[in-house]
Amino acid sequence: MSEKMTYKVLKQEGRAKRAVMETVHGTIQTPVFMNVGTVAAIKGAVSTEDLEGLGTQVELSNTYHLHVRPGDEKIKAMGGLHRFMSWNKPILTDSGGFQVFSLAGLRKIKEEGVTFRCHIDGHKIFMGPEESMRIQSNLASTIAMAFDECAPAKAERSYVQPSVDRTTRWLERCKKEMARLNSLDDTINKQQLLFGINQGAIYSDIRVEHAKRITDLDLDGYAVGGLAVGETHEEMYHILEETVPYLPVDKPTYLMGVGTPANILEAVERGVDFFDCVYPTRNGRHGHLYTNFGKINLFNAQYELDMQPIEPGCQCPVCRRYSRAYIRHLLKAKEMLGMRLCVMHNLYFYNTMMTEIRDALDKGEFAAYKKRKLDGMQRIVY
Ligand code: PRF
Ligand code: ZN
Repeated sequence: MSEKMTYKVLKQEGRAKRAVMETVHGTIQTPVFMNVGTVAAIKGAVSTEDLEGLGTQVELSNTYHLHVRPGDEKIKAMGGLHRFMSWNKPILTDSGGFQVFSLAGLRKIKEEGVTFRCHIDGHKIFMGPEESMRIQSNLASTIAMAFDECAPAKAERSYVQPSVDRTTRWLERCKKEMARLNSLDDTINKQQLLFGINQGAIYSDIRVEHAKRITDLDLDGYAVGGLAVGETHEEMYHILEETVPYLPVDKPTYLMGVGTPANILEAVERGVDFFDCVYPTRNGRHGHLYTNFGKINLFNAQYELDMQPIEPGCQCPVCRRYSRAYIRHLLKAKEMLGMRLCVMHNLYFYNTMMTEIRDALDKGEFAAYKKRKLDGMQRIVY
């Protein structure tokens, strides 16, 4: 284990793990939900000051987006992403791999990397493992992600196997480049961590083989990528059951881009302890709100005169003060404040669920908690 961080498993219940990670930017209690701020901003006009009040532990930003605008070199010149966005807790940056595949138009994948067109002005960009590491080093995030290819869930084996092999070779290059960057004098965060990413679509044997190969590279943590991209929930849970046992228990285990509260509970049970997802922010912007009795849509007419908070008993800054009727009015009037309040409640809901998960694991009561939470969220009482 490197000195750049420590990761200690405090408790296990079945495969579920409760851990604490110390980084140069502070402590992360896991299981944790990282709040997604793709362009160094949580969509919905939520500030870093707001995040502090919502229990956010880790902010997540994207290499590709920040490279395109404002530019990673500029962010470096301003002292790195932490200073730029005024967030002094851990930041994880995704490598650009996934965004290139999901956003960019025409693209060409070669051994060296990927050439694609910028989603803003269409100019040609090349990104490979070294470029991704250099950009993330300039951003100076706490955790950098490896540059990978996320194959579509329905991809044929004959496509997936060579893609995964290339992702492994890319990972070796990422590791080498990160070590070099961390040794340079003018690198802002010389303790930057690197997580590898497991791929293999829905083919368990490819997943397991890949998990073993990347575990041999002794990275700071491991992610399972390539899930929640069109396969069924059952297929996703099955892949986690088959794959996570081959990733080191004594390192962080991150399931990328997942998911609903139920997905998170199922994945925690299968050994995952880092998550991120756009659901709480995206749904919040559309007036879809998470509560312990299910998801509600504030646009529904039944809330027009409803003076209750979004969720009675919720301790979030929004529910302490505002009513469903008022927030519904703001949303209908397209006032920015409406979206902002909804996103804040949703992030608080996710972060609070993670706190409850940690507490349950501490007490050895995760299984009972999970059942209670899932049953509760089926209720939908209006
Ligand atoms: N790779 C990377 N980022 C990701 C994914 C992936 O496979 C996913 C898949 N759900 C989300 N974000 N680098
Ligand atoms: Zn609330």
